[in-house]
Amino acid sequence: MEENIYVTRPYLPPKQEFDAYCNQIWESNQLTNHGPLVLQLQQKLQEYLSAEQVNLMVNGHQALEIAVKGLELTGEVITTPFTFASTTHALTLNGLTPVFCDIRATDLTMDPDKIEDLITEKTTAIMPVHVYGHPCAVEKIQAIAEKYNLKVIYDAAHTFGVRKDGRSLATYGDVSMLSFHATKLYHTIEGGALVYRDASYTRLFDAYKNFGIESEERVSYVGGNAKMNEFQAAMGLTNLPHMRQLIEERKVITQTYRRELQKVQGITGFYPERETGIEYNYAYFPIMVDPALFGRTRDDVYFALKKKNIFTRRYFWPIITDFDCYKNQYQGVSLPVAERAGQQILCLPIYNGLKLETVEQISTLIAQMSKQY
Ligand code: T4K
Repeated sequence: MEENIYVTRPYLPPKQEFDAYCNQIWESNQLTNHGPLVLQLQQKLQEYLSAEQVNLMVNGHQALEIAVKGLELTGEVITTPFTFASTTHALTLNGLTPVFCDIRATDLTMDPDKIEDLITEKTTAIMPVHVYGHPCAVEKIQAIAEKYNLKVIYDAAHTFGVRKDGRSLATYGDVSMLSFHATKLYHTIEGGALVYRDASYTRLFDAYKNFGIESEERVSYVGGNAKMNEFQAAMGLTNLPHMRQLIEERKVITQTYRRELQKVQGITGFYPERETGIEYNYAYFPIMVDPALFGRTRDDVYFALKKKNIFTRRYFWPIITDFDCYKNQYQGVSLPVAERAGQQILCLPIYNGLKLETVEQISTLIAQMSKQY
């Protein structure tokens, strides 16, 4: 390729639309600390997600940490090894012990049939991830949580715009975390949110994102700073009306990859066949490279594409239990499905503005590497 093709590129809205919000910042002179644009975005997202509570934060990771603190979890939390570092670090940084549950091969989310065996008297919560926006087994997970009196916090970083039976996926569990990082389908440059029903959580979430301060005279908790600022909110307000169009464009890119790659033996899992009732956001385009059928490994594909200036990503490899900072603690833990996914997964470029011609070229390069070619 003449120009570099990355796994993603942030969406930048028409600049004059962003400028109009910036003009409001110049007028208010309020740059951060719960300003009017943050409050406006909070309201708009509540409507967009049909969510009772949306609490905006500086980024998704801080939001996740605040969810863990605000729910006052202790002991062990059952989570997935097939995710971004943030999910596990949010637990470890708060003194909790992550307990890893294997994933299911169909969609790479936590295997609900393996959760109960991992529950001990120290377990206080389950933290699954809707990887690539694929919905976890939300009903089964809820039933287990109720049976054992556990909280459920979803890492819903990838799910903005995904609906299950018309309901926003971010409204499941006790709390869900959304990431609005620049690389996400919907972004506020950096940013994130907690979505929940129980309004009584707001007091602690608000305190933890603002140094534990409850009023001018009272500092009640040991908290940090995780407030979203007005420029982030301005970007979020500008981007929100474009969502429907952005998702439509990505759907066409996804359909093009699928059409081109479905004939290639050994390239699987590029959108799991799912139950009906799911509206996807097409945030990622993950494929699995089965070396036995394809004739080459995932890394062969990754490096061959890199040579052509196509920068795919191995989200998520290494899996968490193979990280240098965790591996000593998790030797002997058996996670065969996650291990295999980590070896075979490759996320192909998908972003608004990616030309369909480029999608076809990438697919052809992959097909040409196959042993059937
Ligand atoms: N939980 C899950 C499951 C997550 O996936 C994430 C974040 C989190 C929690 C935490 O949420 P945040 O605290 O981030 O809100 C990226 C993102 O930084 C990260 O947000 C995301 N997950 C993760 C899956 O991907 P990297 O290290 O791969 O990013 P980077 O800088 O290599 O960017 C990827 C490509 O995007 C680059 O090759 C080029 C392009 N790019 C990126 C940026 C930032 C641009 O063209 N322009 C840009 O400004 O982590």
